[in-house]
Amino acid sequence: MRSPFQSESEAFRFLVLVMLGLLPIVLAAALGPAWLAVAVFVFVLGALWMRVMQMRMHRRRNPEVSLKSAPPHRGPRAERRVLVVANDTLGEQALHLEVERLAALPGAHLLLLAPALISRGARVTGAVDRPLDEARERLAAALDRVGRGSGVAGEVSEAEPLEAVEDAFATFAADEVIIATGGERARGGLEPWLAGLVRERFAVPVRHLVIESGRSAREPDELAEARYRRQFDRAHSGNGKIALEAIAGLGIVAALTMSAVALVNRGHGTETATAALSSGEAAASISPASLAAAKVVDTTIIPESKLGPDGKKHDAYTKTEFAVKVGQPLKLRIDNTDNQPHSITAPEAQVDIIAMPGVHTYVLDVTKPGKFLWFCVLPCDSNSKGWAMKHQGYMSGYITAT
Ligand SMILES: [Cu+2]
Repeated sequence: MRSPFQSESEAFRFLVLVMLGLLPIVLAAALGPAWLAVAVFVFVLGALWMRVMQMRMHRRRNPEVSLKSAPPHRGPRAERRVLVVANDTLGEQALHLEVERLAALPGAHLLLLAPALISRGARVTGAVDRPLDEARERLAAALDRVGRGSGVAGEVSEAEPLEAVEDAFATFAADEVIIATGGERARGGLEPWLAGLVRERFAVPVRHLVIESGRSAREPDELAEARYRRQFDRAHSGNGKIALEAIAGLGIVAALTMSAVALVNRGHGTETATAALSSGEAAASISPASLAAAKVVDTTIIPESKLGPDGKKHDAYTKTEFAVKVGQPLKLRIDNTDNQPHSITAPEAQVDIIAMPGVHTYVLDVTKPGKFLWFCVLPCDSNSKGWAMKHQGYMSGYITAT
């Protein structure tokens, strides 16, 4: 792979970008939950990837080479090598006439280069077989027409047209390049601006032949070439580039925002956790340190599980007696196996824990000593008209604070 950087300063800018990208990842990893760090990481990676792609496109589309280069002519002086670049115009009579004319010149060597017409979408998905086959067929037909042994060779390239020309120079030192295209932005053919790009990039005489179906070839004047160049600029460096830049920028802003959120969440994290654990208002003032040290007491809610004096089974907590130290919060882990919430409510002790279905941990905190009756305030034990809600050992019991 070629380097995506055009200059050292660009590489440096990219490095700064990478560092700026790493910052939110590190922040998120250090301060937030693991998933946030992963999310930020993916975001930053995406943003960097977009930036690399953007630079690669920039390089391809605006080859800002200050020095034009071309392969040196080696071999006899009289030899004349011509690179003819064509694809959709390969079947045109006008192109054959020109190729035959050139091939007949003394010392002439021709290379017909057919860059496959692969759309950007096809390049991404890898669906390049059809355009490649198409180019091969056209090239074979064209070579058949000029006849083998006439000093004309052919080559199909999978690369983008401009790169295909550069690649061809590696093995074929051309003295002249002929670019044959359709007249206007081709319907899937070689773009008419290709000639201008090759001219800008390589120090080789470039002739642009515009061949419209069934007509003779013409060479566009400077005005027309300038128009093609503007079409190229409009098609490439305009909106697409701005959109990419905006997306890359947005990615980084999003990553920074997420890490800021992580930072803020971290600040409030423990408080939030406490509030979530406790359904009692008093619990909000519990210090995180004392909560962390608190022991855990388990109880399980099982509907229709405990035999009552009436011979029926009633909803019940497996443990209904709780002993706490005044001012020392107790963690209560309640496994509510029912599909509805139940509660541990002791109005006198200011306790009101709503136990949601599933296993959750709540905070039981009592601020004054005493033996407090608690009961479930959420209608249950419906088979017995709520009997369990008023009977200790079922959906009721005592909290003893000392
Ligand atoms: Cu209940």
